[in-house]
Amino acid sequence: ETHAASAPDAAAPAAETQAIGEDVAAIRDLILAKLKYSVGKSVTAASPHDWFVATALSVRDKVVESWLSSIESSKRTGRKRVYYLSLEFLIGRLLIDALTNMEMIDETRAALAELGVDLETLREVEDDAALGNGGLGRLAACFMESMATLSIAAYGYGIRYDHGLFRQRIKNGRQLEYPEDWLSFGNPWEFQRPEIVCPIGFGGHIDTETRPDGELRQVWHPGETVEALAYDTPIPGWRGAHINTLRLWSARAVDPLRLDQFNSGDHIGALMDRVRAESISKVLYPGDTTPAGQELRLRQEFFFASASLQDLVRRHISLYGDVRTLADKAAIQLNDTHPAIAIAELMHILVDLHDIPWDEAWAITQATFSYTNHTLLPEALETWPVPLMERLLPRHMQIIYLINALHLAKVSGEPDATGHRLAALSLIDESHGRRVRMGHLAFLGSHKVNGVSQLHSDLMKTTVFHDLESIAPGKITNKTNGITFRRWLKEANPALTSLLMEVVGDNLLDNAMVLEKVAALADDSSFQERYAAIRRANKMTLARLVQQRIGVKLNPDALFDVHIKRIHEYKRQVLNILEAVAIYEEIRAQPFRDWIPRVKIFAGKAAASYTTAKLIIQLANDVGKVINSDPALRGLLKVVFLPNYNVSLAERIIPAADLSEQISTAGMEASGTGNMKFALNGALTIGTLDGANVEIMEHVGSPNIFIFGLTADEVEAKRSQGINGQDAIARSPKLSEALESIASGVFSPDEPHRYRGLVDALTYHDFFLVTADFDAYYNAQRAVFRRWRDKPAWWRSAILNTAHMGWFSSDRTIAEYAEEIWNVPVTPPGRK
Ligand code: H53
Repeated sequence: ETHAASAPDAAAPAAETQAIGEDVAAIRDLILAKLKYSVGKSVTAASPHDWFVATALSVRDKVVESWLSSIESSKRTGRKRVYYLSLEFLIGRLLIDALTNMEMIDETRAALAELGVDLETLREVEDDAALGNGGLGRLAACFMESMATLSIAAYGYGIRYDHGLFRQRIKNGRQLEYPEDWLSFGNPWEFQRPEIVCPIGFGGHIDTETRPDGELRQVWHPGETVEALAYDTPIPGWRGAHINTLRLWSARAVDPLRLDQFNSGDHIGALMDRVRAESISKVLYPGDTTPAGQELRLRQEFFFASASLQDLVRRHISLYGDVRTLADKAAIQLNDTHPAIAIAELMHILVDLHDIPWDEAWAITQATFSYTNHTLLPEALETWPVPLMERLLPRHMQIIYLINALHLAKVSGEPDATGHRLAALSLIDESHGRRVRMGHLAFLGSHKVNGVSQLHSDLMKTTVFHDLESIAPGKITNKTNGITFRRWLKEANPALTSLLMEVVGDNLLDNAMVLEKVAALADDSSFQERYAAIRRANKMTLARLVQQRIGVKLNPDALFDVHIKRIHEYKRQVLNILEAVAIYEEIRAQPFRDWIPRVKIFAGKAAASYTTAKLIIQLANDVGKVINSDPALRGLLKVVFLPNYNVSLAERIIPAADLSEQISTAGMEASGTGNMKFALNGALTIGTLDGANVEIMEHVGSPNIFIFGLTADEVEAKRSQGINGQDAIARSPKLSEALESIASGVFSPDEPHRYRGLVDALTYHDFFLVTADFDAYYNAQRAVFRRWRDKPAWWRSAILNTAHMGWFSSDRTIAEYAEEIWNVPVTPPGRK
């Protein structure tokens, strides 16, 4: 309480907040009115879901009021708009988010309580909007929130998938995928815009016409047309000062059915065109192991890129009359290469539909677009077979060829223009059949290209974009990712947020850098106690959830060691499992030592077609099953795998984590954003010098993070010497024992050879260098234990992590994009 007084903003008059907040009785009456007239239920008949909808609609009213004035004001002031094109928006739930940002949460909770309804129950009935796979989609959601918070006039554009990321169930330790169905109970947040429909063409042929001025014009006659239908969701920024729009497109057939066919008795055949058209927005990430799956993915990309461009060009022309000023009034950010076809589409719109000369159109395009790269993994950099492009988008393929010809003509005169160099610079990869390199297209069509952490941006220049960077020095820039503190601190960890606000003042969510003030309390024992008590309460809550979901009882005083993210070999869940197995063997051999009770928590989804990742999930479950039921361990070690990881589960796990696992092979994780959420909430990181871990270390200080393992340079050097793991295994008795027990079936007695292949791969072909890093990881885990034993030292480090994470707010990231890439002004939020 002594610190509260020292913080200037903490003494903000309560009356001021009261004035912003809605009066409880008015909120209660509004909820009741929504329940009756919009949901059509009486108080006695209402289910929790009905109450959820009524509450959502009541806060939505407030959101809509500010929304309309935000739209008006952007029009009036003629502000430049930002368009964020992303195939993924991993939003999660919106009720608590909207209530928080509209500053109505306490009043609404009280209003519901008067009605005998618990807001926490309503929170849980909302389905996650899971329109994304992982980090890239969640980043887009954080960015939408920060753009609104900074009063940037922005639109998110994406696809309104009927079915988001699959639901994961674990049966006998194995992942099973089930369709996700978030819209089955309706979606109270969205507004259908039946008047906003864009025709999207595919296939067909091209005619050449002579324009009145004698120039030639290419006219594309698509063979097939589907319609893109707009659905808008308002995205409130912090304190509700500005509200942006997330516009998601849904695919619809031009004709609902073939009536003649239907009447002639072919009821199913009459619907075929409709099914084909609507399949475009059916599911997030359709399996792309078949040619049909690949084609559908390309159709999705063009569908949403084209609809978004038609929409924003139409808006621009209706406001400013002339498409040639587009770049002054619009900045389009490409979130990865998924929307990169938009570059060819804008050229098509400018050149073919608006008769703009090619060079001028290209200048407008480059000035309008910018591109964010999120991975260096070659298999994740999109390329499309030329024959597929030619068939599906013949005019766009023609445009791409022309872009390429002009680009190569420019460089072919240079002295170092060898065949090798031209091949590397070309938009067409000819190494295995002709394919269009979408990363190259995005690079050429943009004025700025950014990576998502300093290390990643540096590596872009020396690896995938090495040649392109040499002809456009300075085009690559870094924008280290960030996270929104409204969701990942306040909504996920309200108790910690209150404690921090006592210290730094209640402008914490306006300006995250004020968190630095907390550092002064890192050694204050009474502050440490309060900080630790909040963690313990969060761990109790998580332990209850784990018990409910998988029936395993956790000790809240154990060290919660958490590894949650997509399952991928480069993220090295296997390294973590190996350490669990090694420690398991040790505890059994030396039960008398003073072991630290520890819980290893895993969660994450594997791509449905990624066999090895699915096997890793099974391994985690198999290892957990044996360890958790071994009486000799006396609960000293538990290994749990929580099914169906999603945004909402992350919001529960992260505030309860003591240790954050960020152990990717260095050079492979572009940034990571989970790492930031954990450190902000006070978990200590055990991690490699990869992605944003490097910058987290720089901010929190190396004594407060456990860094181990090969660096990106060392990984490269090591791989060039060979990736056989035998030497590393021979040198490490713990590792060889752990591998041996896994390979011999200790954890899979029903099928002893289940993991033989996995262990063989680590032994002879260890591309991700698990074996090379094992001892370093094992030792870092022991350093974690030593810190954990020294409680004041542990809490000091935890508090310093929280204190120094302000820089990782997505408000900072977005302010950098605004200034250095988009050239739009920002208005920081603040108490009114
Ligand atoms: O994007 C995150 C990064 C993370 C990276 C991730 C990502 C995807 O989620 C999907 C595709 C892709 O190429 C990259 O793996 O490191 O933090 C946001 O930038």
